[in-house]
Amino acid sequence: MKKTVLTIAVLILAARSLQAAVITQTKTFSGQPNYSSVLTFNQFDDHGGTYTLNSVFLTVVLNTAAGASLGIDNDGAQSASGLVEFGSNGSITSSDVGLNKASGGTFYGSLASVSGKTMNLSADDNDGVLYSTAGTDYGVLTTSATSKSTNAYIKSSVFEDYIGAGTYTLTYGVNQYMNMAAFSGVQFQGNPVTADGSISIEYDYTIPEPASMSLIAVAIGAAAWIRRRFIN
Ligand SMILES: [Ca+2]
Ligand SMILES: [Ca+2]
Repeated sequence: MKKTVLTIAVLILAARSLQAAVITQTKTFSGQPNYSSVLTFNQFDDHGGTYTLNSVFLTVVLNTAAGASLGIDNDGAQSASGLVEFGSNGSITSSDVGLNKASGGTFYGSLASVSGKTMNLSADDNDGVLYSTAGTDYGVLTTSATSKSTNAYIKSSVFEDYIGAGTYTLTYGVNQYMNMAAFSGVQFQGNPVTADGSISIEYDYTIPEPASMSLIAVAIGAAAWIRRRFIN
C-alpha cells in the first residue's frame, strides 16, 4: 500500500513538469485582386517523436482597404434600387497538407471582406450610351476599411502532414468581390479594391523536460528500491 502511494506521488510530480509550448507562424499577403499568394510554413519538428503535437490552429484574416469605388449609371427606363457590395473574398487551397477541421468538414478559410450600400437610382436621364456620373440615375459606393477573420482547429488524423523537418505551402486566392445583382441595364465603373491579410498557424505541443525525465528516473528508482525493500 505504502509503495503504491509513493510511486503515484512521484509520477504525478513528473507529469506536472511536462512543459506546454506554442509555436506561431504568421505569413502575410497583399495586392490588387485577383491574385493568389503561396505562403510557406515550417512543419512541426517533433524531435523524433519526443515532442507531442496537441493541436494545429489556423487563423485567416482578410482586409479590404478603404477608398475603392464602384459607380453605377442606370441606363434603364425604370428606376431601380437594391444592395450594392464591393470588396474582396478569398479562400485557401493546399496540395501539401490536409485542411480537415476537428469539428468536421474542410477549412477553406473562406472570407468576404466587403462594404455595402443600398442605392436608389432613378430611370435613365437620357445620358444614353455614355457612362455618366451626372444625375440621380447615378450612385457610387466607396469602400470603408473592412477586416474579417475565421479560424479552425485541424483534425488530428492529418497531423502527419504537419510534422517533419521540412516545409509546406498554403495558397490564399483573393478575388475582387462585386455584387450588383439587384440592378440590370446599368453601366458601372470603379477603382479596384486592394486587399491584404494573413494566415497564422499555431502548434500547441508538450515537451518532456530534462527535469521531468530525471523525476521519472527517480520514480522508477524509488519503485525499484521499494520493491527490493519489500522483497528483502
Ligand atoms: Ca444613365
Ligand atoms: Ca445620368
